[in-house]
Amino acid sequence: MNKHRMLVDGAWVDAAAGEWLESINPFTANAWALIPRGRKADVDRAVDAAKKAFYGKDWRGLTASARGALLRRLAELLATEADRLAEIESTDNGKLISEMRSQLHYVPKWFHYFAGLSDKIEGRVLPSDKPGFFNFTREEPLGVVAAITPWNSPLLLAAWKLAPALAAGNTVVLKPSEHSSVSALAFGELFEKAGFPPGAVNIVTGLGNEAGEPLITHPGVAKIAFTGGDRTGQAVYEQAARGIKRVTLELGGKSANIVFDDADLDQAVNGVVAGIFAATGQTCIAGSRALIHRPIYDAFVERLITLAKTARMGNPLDLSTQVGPITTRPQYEKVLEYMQVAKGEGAVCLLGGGPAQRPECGTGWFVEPTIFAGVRPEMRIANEEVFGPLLSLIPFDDEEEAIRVANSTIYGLAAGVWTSSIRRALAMSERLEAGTVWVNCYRVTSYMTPFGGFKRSGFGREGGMEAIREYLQTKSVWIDMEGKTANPFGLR
Ligand code: TXE
Repeated sequence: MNKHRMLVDGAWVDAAAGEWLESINPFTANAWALIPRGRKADVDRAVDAAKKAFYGKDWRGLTASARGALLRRLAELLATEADRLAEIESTDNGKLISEMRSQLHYVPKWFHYFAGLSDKIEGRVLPSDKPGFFNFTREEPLGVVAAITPWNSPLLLAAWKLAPALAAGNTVVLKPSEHSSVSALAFGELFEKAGFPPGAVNIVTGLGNEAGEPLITHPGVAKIAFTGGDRTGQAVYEQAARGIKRVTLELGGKSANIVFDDADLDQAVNGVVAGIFAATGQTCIAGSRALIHRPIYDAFVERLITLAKTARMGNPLDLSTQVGPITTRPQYEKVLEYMQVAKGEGAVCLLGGGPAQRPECGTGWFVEPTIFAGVRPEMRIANEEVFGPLLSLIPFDDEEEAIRVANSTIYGLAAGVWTSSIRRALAMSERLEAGTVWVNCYRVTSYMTPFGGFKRSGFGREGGMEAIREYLQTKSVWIDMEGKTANPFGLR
């Protein structure tokens, strides 16, 4: 079993306490790697290194274009490593190799895009109401950014944070999920090769309470960029408030995929299945509620079940597998528990509803793709994030009702609308309370497009021009051009 080390101040180190955590392959339920069990002492060293790098001339002294060139070199190295990193991720978190490959080949584009923005960060010259004064703004980096990421898309979500943070001139301490840290550590090897100075990027592995908490409470950290569950996100936000730190939170969702009777139903049925069963439902944008127009309800549900039944489960490293295991044992138990919750609330199980005991699933943590009908908007199963392949079906009569039900949860991350009416598409996209609305598609994201939540799904945007602003602060500079600051006790 490979024993990995962490990246602190440009060096590969063990945890100060000399302890390790097992990283488990969810397809076999066996440990396959050891990662350092970092704690406060390790976090302190990493933040100190990031702070030193932030003020050091090797980083601060770089021109913005040179910073962009470093990011571009990193992107090129990443592209050559994409297949290897994808295999690591698929082994570590059980997501399909086909999906991880396409994600990992996409990650370099994030670094290319933000590399391009690094030397386009401009201040403004402001008109002045004070004659004789020249006033302009500068956009400056914040300092040390703590990036805390979950297990479902380890490097993609790290890139969402690191690319804009570094492009803006910050330094970073990354704390990946304890369930899927191996790819981040392999990624860490590329920073030195790309020419980043020591300490510009540090990676500390460990548990949320042992490594994550000391990181977010560290006084040397200026900003926290977090993706994870909403309860952890709330705790992060509360801790950050004590230190008056900036925060970006990308939390959970309970997204509605809304199918109208005028939709292209071949497309819609594919979109609803992909929305919930892709990535075994373990995505923040999972379309976990299908709202279906009553005139097509019965026929659509029949098609949905027929398609969902064809899902091939098995080894995520096999290219023909369509639904893989659940990444962690606690998550597996949580998904099974929600199946009982739904049944207890009176929902009718139309498909699946329990652990998958197919031979191709081996000893892994598999659950059957599951569909519940008879779900009412007030049920727990219609409101709480499951993060697994569990779809709730809810019929609706008209647009008003669809909007009311779609917007009735505490979340607001994403929504899908299936219709052939442009009027309806625009009206729905205006009224849905969600950071992303997809019309006749689902799960499309891009480095050029802002992504983030409404309501309890969080705030701040990742991707696009908006993202780089999350890692900058504005300074106003005043210059007296006429030397008239003669009044010693008054303001001008
Ligand atoms: O996530 P956590 P978990 C949801 C999903 C899932 C639930 C729990 O519903 O069932 O969250 O998953 C670090 N201070 N999502 O427990 O706890 C932790 O080590 C600082 C949605 O895996 O949110 C990891 O690196 N850090 C989500 C990261 O936070 C702490 C993706 C996320 O872990 C910490 C994953 C603390 N006190 C789960 N406690 C999405 N939005 O995509 C934990 N961490």
